[in-house]
Amino acid sequence: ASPYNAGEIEQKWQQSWAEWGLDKTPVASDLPKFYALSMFPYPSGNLHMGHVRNYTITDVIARLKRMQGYQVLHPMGWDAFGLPAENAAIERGIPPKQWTEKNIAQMRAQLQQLGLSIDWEREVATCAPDYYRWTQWLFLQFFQAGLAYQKEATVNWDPIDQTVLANEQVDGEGRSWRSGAMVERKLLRQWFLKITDYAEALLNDLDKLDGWPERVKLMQSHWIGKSVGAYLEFPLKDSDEKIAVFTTRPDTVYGVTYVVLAPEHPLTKVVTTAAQKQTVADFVALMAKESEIERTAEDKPKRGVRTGGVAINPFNGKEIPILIADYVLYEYGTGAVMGVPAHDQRDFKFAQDNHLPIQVVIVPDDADNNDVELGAAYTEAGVMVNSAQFTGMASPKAKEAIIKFAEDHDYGRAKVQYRLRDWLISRQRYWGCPIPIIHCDDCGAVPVPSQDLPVELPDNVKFSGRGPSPLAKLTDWLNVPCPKCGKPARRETDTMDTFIDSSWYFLRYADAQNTELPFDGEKVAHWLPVDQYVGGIEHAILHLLYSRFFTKVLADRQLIAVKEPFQKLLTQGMVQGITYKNPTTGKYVPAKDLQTGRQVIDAKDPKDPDSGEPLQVFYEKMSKSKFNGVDPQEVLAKYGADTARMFILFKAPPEKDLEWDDADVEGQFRFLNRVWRLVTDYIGDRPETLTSNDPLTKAEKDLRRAIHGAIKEVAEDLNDDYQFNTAISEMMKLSNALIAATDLTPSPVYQEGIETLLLLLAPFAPHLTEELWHRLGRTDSIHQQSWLQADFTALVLDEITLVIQVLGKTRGTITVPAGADKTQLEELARNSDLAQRYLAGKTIKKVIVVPGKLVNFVIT
Ligand code: ANZ
Ligand code: ZN
Repeated sequence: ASPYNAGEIEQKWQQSWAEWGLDKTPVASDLPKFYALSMFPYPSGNLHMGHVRNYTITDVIARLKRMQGYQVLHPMGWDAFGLPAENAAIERGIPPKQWTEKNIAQMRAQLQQLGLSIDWEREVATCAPDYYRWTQWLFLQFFQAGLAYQKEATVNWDPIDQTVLANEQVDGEGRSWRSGAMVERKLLRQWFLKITDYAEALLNDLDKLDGWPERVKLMQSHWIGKSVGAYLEFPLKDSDEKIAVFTTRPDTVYGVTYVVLAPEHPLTKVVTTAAQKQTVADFVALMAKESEIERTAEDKPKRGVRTGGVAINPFNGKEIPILIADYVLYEYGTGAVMGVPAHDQRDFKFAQDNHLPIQVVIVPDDADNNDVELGAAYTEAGVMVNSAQFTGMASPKAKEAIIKFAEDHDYGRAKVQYRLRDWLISRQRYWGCPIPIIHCDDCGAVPVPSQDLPVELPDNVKFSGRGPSPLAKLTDWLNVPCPKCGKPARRETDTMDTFIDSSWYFLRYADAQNTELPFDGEKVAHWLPVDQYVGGIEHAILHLLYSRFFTKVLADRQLIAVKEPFQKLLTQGMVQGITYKNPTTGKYVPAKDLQTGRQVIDAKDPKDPDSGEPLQVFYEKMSKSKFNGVDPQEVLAKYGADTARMFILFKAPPEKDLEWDDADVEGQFRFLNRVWRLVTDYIGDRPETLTSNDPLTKAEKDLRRAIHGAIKEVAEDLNDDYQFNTAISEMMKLSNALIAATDLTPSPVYQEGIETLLLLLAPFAPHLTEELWHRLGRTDSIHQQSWLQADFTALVLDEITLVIQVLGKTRGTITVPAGADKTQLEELARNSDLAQRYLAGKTIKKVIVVPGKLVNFVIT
């Protein structure tokens, strides 16, 4: 028989499948639907192993579901806007569109080589005008609903290149990637989406997502960060204005000894006295240079200065100083905090450093002295002290009572606060979806009329990386008449965050060719929610939250009916490569010479090729900078797609990290070769007509039991949590059973075994199984066969092994019918050769029968 030639058969079948339209999404079918979705890739140019793992997992699920009788939607597309394309334009002069399209073509070819059963007719690219037209249309839906608005926000500003930078363009020390200048923070008017309006719904509906990993739901709930407390207002001593604070601990209000404003807070200017003006200005300038992370780092001392201003605690009339400090964030709550050093650890440290008084107002229930010397803040609940009429109350009760009191006296009100902030979607970049707004001096922000969509990205653009966004420099694109009044007006030059593009692509797949609307509501109603979403844990928060937000807004606008987009979520583990590090220099060392590709590190005795030092060896996520990547292209060329798929599925359960190991890749290659030989040998050996024994012989029954045992086990492994690795183990067991039973090849049971093995393996190794299926004489595709049901009667043993004991000592075993009762077992045991031998000349006093197990003869 011919040897297994993966390259040849894979190409052949990929072509046939495309010709047959095998992977097209069925329309007008009565079958239940299944929507299998992978997170679409950014077209960087090359597929990496993380992609291969992600798409293989989804593909096996899609193939399995088709065989199980579902109509399946399994699409693919490209998250194609973004910074790298623009960087390529700046650095190498390639237009972003050209760079992106070339990469897409390259990666699409790679995906096709993997044998993914994708409906390519539904392919989307977010940078295509027929896609982003609808992104703009949807943006205008948000705008009309009052969910898109403009306000000032800080951006990263490169003072040398005079340009806004994305976070990715700022290094760890806060320098610009291009100019090396220290990046500053600058206020710009920018677009936001009001995701905060949906905070409560996004939080509550997490409960409905029982097909999501707990970890992901927890991350989302922390991100939304709901806090229940109050807004309280502290009047200024010398003016009519008030400082509003948000606090989760209104019960500590009698312990307030100062108030702190965020440095950016507008009242900072109002409260600062002449004497403190310079100090405050210097501090504000310093803060403007620091990121939020630097400002609020836990380990750093809290810094702050006095403004000289004084506020009044309305509860007790006490005068308290007003400060500004690094740890108060302008964007959270009201941007102001009441300082309670006795009961908040951050405040405690801050008060110590700044010589502010500490006033205890809550003590532990068992405290015998109210004037405790605190070594740290007391943050627990307890009994109220020094708190006027609230003294003596339990603090949780006092919390409610104080809020009530505040509301009655107009000092404040109950307030639920979310950590989640509105979504800043403006990017001062070219390669993104233009925001479809025209600014008119008279009419304000006017939406581009829908018949004028898309606002297309102009082609004739120069990229220098300096100055304002390339769009802001194109006057003929920029200047347009106002759609409302006709006066000269200007286009918005900001483009949208690419997370917007990916917040609705799963809806577009349901109706990817629609030229009238982003999608037809009925088609979305048919396919959504996604039944199984598969992707990286790095998207646990933003992408998944934004997609949920979009879905809810579109549902409220009655454009779609679903409220949650993704029914089940599988976050696949990382693919890790073997990594070598020099312990003295801390540098990663490539195992192969980067130029010649020659192996320079001996895996058995890893030493630094330069210094000869022994290296540290461990597994880490594959990345270019660690020289530990394995190129999918090389693996495909060497072993073929089926082996690559099998290895990835076999090596680890899908949600766990996977350590790349060449020997295990070999192992899967050998397994597929074994299957190849098993089936091709069988085809060569089997007689023209198979002979069936009636009833089946014991050997035939044993083989059938192995066959149906495998079907049952694989079904259990693939039921819901997709334990592909153990499913493959079952297939290996079955192939071993078939290899051991080759004398049964004339029997139809053997044929059943061969077919079963191929059918079970089909979603995993689609090409090899298709080839062998056809060699077996079948003319239809193996991928259009029905998934197998186990015949449970085949699993029942009809003979069992019975242990024969004499005086409790095991003398041997005999084979008996599985259904024999106690009397029959005793009879069979007595008559066995074994018993005859040991019992000759002895008197049997008693026989103990344990059905299914043993017979024990008690003799004298
Ligand atoms: C007084 C107080 C006393 C507080 C006490 C806590 C304990 P979460 O739970 O995260 O919502 N806070 C409010 N706004 C802030 C801002 N913009 N920047 C920094 N901190 C801010 O935290 C709410 C608590 O964080 C609020 O309750 C406030 O401090 C502080 F014994 O008010 B608390
Ligand atoms: Zn106008």
